[in-house]
Amino acid sequence: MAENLTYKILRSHLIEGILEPGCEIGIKIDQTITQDATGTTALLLFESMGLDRVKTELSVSYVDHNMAMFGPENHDDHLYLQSIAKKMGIYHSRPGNGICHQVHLERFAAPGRTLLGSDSHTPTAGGIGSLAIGAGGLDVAVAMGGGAFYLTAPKVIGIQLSGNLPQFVSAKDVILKVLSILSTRGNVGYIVEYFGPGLANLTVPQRATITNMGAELGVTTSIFPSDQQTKKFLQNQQRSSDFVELTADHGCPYDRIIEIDLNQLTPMAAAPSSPDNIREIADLRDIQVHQVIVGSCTNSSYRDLMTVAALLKGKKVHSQVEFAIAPGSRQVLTMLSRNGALADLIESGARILESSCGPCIGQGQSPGQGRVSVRTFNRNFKGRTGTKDDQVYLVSPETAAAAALTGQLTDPRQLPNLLKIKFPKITDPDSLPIDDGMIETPLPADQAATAKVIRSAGIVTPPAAEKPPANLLGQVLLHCGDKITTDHIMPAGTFLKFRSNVPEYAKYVFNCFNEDGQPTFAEKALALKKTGRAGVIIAGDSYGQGSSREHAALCPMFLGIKLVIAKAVERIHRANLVNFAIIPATFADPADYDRIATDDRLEIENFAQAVAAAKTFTVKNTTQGFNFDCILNLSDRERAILQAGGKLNYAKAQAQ
Ligand code: MIC
Ligand code: SF4
Repeated sequence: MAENLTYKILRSHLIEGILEPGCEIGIKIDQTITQDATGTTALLLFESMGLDRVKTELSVSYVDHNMAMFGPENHDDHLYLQSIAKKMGIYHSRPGNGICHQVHLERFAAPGRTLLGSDSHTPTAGGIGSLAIGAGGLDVAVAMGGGAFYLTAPKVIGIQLSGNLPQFVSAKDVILKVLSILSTRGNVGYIVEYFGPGLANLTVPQRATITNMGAELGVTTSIFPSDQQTKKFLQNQQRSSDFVELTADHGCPYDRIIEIDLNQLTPMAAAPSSPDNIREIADLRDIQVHQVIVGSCTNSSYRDLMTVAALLKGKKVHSQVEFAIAPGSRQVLTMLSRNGALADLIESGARILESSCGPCIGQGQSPGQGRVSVRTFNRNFKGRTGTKDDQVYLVSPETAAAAALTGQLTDPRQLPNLLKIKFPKITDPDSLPIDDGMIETPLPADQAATAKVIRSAGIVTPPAAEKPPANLLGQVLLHCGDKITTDHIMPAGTFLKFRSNVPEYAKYVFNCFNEDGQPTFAEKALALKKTGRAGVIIAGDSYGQGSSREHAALCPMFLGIKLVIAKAVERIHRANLVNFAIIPATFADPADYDRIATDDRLEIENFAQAVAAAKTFTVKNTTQGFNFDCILNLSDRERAILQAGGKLNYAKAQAQ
């Protein structure tokens, strides 16, 4: 039977389960990536499981997020990661080498391989034909130890591309178009697969922009076939031996097909403050811009930066705009510096940031209150920049350059008329400066045993979770709305440096809801915990959207949260909740969401029994005097994890 690409790769990696949409399956993971902001926890958990060497084909630890180094924490983390990587058999990409997804695409990702990463933008490698999935650090740790990764066998959306991108319209506009069709909600359990004649002229980095921001759809991943473009990219990276041709069978089934004619696309933006608030740039013109940043794992390839450099060459950035660039990798930065494009950017007035996540994760460059910031990134959740009332528009490099030059949102197709700028056609050079000197090779197994791990006192082993109580006596600590992202639950930015210290980081859980002069969420939660009552979160649709950070489950767990009742919970966060023994339940009748208030006391009889076997349970709201029903949509494996008191306890019990 004709098979799509997704199912071909899943079938060749299937370890457990029936490969039919909706069934839980376990797959073998070939490669893993971690980054420093999730990696310390992942590796601490790896150690807690008693594991001492990775069993994957390849595991790489990147340092790219926590780079600002205010205080000793970041450097301490870097040293821990470097030393433990050497010992455990993990390659280590040192700070300065670039953003994990860009570097992995360049140097390691390969068609047909499975990749699991403790970062939600791991699907970037789908651009080269990897089946690349984001997950919590604990799931990645298990995969590093050779364990299967469990997921729901997906439904597959086929996106058929035809035509060619017009001038000044680029890959970012393709994914913005897809987001305008599919939105960020309701896509859990799907994988997006691209096919069609429009692929022929899309290079691997352009495809990677599309699969990268595909994470914002809430799908499991996105993937492109491996074809002549893939071959060329791998040849240029001197990795021809990694090439295999891999396409969907002719006439294979898709659960839904979306057709996009690239010729018809126009420059677009995700307007504040959601990646699916898609608007045509032409409809936003004249909005004043005060900041423009080109970078992040979405749009920081050679082609992206060269396009911006070419558009800005010989011109100055508008006087009211602060403009910065962050090249995705050392390879990209080296190329720009050797060919003179970096000088063009500097001359135009660009501020040059290092090759790292930087402003994308709120590590500096916070815009002024209410000021418009135009970024080539993938997320514009409110407050992610570090400014409460930020106004972030997500755009292509072409549109970013147009805004930098004109000081307002401008359709880049106007540049020839407005500023006599010609469309620059950028192609990748055939010879790249390949240099893996900033990627450290691990020690061979026979030398690893005696290698020392450098662990400072600030690096604290995460606490273990507990089994669900027989009966749950709880209280609502927060009643929050739709689209609560993991950035809302567990902010990054300046708090990112506490990632290796759960008791310290937990102080900032739901920080965006804290008000001056009032007890914080964390203080309220810890006070409740002392009384023996469990904390409960009531949430709307798409709870836990966004990143893979397991701290958004781990820290609430530390504060005594045992139950989340939402209208819907997003995939990665749901898995993280289960891993840390917080029960993810949904309302049987979503209307009950409105009947509950913060501080309501809730009681659930036979809670542990329900977690073990029931599909529903009844909650008594003893404050308001009514009952409501919740749904427990859990696999047998997830129930076993929850009963064991989280995945760490479960894995330890299994090992015994
Ligand atoms: C993000 O883009 O939000 C992050 C920071 O890369 C996260 C990972 C993290 O929180 O460390 C992600 O996307 O998973
Ligand atoms: Fe880093 Fe931003 Fe990419 Fe996350 S989305 S990996 S913070 S560049």
